[in-house]
Amino acid sequence: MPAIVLITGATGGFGSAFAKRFAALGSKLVLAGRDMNKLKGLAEEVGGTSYLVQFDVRDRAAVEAGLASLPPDFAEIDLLVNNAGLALGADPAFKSDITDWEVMVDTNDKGLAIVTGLVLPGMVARGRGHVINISSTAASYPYPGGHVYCASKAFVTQFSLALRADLIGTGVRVTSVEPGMVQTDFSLVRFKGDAERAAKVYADTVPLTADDVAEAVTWAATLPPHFNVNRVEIMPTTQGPGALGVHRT
Ligand code: NDP
Ligand code: 8X3
Repeated sequence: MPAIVLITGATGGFGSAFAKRFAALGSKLVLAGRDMNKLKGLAEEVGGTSYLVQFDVRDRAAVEAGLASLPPDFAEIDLLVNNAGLALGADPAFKSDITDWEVMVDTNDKGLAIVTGLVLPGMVARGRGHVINISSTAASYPYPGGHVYCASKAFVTQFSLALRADLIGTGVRVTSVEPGMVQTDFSLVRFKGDAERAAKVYADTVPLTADDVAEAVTWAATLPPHFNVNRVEIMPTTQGPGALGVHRT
């Protein structure tokens, strides 16, 4: 069981589920998010011992300040769960808002790399630690309207594997967790508050839950130190890869 767990995007669907699971296991939590009120509400709901840090993962100075503010009994992070992320839009690439592309790359890739880069040296110095990156099936299976989101998650998976290459012999583990369809606010965010469109994503099917993803994350995190899960890909039973697109005249 990791003693100290830092979760980014803790206020969202996955992040809150991870917080509950790790609190139940007895881990101390560093809950990171953009909204301090939501973080406080989560900490009360979760119980256990937590420290709250407010930062936007895209803002390197804010992440540095947040991590520097950790009291000594929360500073030695054993597990970093890089979870903060989002998709924006699902229109074809040639009709998309390039600002949405910037936000996705800045959050899912730049932000994830910043947090990792700041936490990793301490783990290496201590000779132990684990980074779990929340990627997606979108990293491996592109779909229409996925373009930059799919590519941003391919970065997460490949970054995770490349970190493994650098970390051999350090005692630090890295895992890429790659879920398919999971019902959270993800689609509401993607469709910019259009609740009807978001609900259609999950209609008449059985998606995974955030707690299902937490099952995969806690499994990888609680294995013995010699055991590294490189990648975990999970989907609902009701989902599978689609056919390649063909244009017919
Ligand atoms: P939610 O929208 O419920 O949660 C996303 C979380 O990320 C929120 O806490 C949000 O905070 C936070 N966040 C977004 N941008 C930033 C930022 N710039 N800085 C800090 N925090 C930020 O979605 P999920 O819980 O479903 O998504 C969590 C992760 O899982 C994402 O990386 C997503 O891409 C990935 N994923 C989701 C799947 C799904 O089907 N749901 C499947 C596969 C992967 P705030 O409330 O402040 O916006
Ligand atoms: C979220 C899953 O299929 O909407 O990463 O891209 S999907």
